[in-house]
Amino acid sequence: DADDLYVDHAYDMIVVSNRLPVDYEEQPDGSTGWRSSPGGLVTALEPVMKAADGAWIGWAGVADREFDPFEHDGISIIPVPLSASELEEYYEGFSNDTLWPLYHDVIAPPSFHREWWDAYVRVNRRFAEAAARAASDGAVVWVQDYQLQLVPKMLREVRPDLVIGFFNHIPFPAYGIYSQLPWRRQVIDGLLGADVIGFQRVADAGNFSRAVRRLFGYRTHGTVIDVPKEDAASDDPEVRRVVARAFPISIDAEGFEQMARRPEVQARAAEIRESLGNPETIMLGVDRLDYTKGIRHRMKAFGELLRDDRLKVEDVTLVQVASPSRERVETYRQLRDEIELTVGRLNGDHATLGHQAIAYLHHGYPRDEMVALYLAADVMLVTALRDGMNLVAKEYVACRFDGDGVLVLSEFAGASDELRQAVLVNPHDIEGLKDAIVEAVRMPRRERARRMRALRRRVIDNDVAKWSADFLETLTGAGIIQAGITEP
Ligand code: GDG
Repeated sequence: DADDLYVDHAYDMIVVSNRLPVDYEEQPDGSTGWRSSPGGLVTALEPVMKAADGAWIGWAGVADREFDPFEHDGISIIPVPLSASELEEYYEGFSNDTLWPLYHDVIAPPSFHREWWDAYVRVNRRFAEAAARAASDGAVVWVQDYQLQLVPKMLREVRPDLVIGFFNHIPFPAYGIYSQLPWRRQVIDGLLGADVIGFQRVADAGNFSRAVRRLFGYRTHGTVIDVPKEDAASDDPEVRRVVARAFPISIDAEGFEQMARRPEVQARAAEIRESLGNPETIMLGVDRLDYTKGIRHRMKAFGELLRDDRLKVEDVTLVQVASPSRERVETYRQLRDEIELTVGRLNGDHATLGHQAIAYLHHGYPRDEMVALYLAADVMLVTALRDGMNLVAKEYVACRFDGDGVLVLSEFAGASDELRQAVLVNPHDIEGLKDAIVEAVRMPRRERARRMRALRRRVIDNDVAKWSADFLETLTGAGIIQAGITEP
């Protein structure tokens, strides 16, 4: 009975994200159930949540359905409903067609619609209310990502006792771009309701602090922003200290390595190589089909290398997994058409009966199949034009316990701040990208091993458990400081 499980003001630790870590599924035969969707965030937070009487608040993935709270794998799940029109306006609209392109440096033009903004405010309020109801006195609430930027302030207004954190998984753009947003003040005001605002890169945190200074004139020193207290008298110098700094997210490195070490996964990797005709070099791209990922730039570079005979189709195959994404947003439909046209042309121009140039897969795959692909790939191509972090780069490295494999990595992905021993590229520079691909294909064994050793050390020492521990430590430390118990 749901009433037995769910008690108001009962949870000491709450994660709020657009999507729950479980999906509601209806089978064609009418049966229904909940299935875990194990992302890195769940893996990282599961132990924390279980230890701390935790609850997860989010949307269950189906519109126009209300669900009672329930327990799943030791975590309390509190579903928030969304109507079909809210899904269109708050999620597909404002989140994915306004904020996403704006925060990724307007690679695609953002759409600004006042109705979308209204829905964004309404839905953010619903999430904030759900958190306010569930949180115990002085609880820690950790809000995730750009879909919920207004939640920190909405939550603080009704529950000033809470310790509130926010983590932005995508970039935060330079002020010249951010300032296009018609609701630029409201969004920053919403975020400043948090005690700690986390970003992927130091540069993102810097962009945010600059936007705060430009729009509000608040004082910032280092990673601390002095936010005047709203109830303070005008001559009262009292401020709330908000920390805005980088916490680069990571992966469950050990989990990936363990999967890569499984004999059946290695056998599958060998089978993949075999089925591609055992080419000398397999190159791999793994992305959600998104215009931020630089899939077209990658294909253009590869196509020119084949055209100019710097690579031969008999020797090199590119496997591109483009998992379906946001298919109801027009820009994404267009992108899919363009990419599939490019794949068709490239294979038409360069493939032989025995060797395709690009093996293009518009599917999602189970985790173990992805790991087998990572093991099968001699060269991993991550050529994002803009990317908060890019976990694929870290997953590739974590899987290569054999110490082999070359990572080609865009400097516009957050991961490039840490993974300095990758072959770093500017994907807009097609000539440079071509040279980098050739360098990766021809890299001597010793050089590959030297680089991979350094990359692996970085990812293993900085896994997602460390990421969440760092964030939560800073957050609970910040709560103590606000309460005046200690000084920083
Ligand atoms: C956002 C930010 C940031 C992909 N296809 C399949 C599949 N995947 C998995 C990958 C990886 C994840 O999805 C994608 O993560 P990324 O980090 O590469 O990119 P976004 O989805 O854009 O994520 C990004 C991230 O948030 C975390 O903060 O790094 O910058 O944009 O784990 O392996 N997994 C499976 N089948 C697939 O077909 N199983």
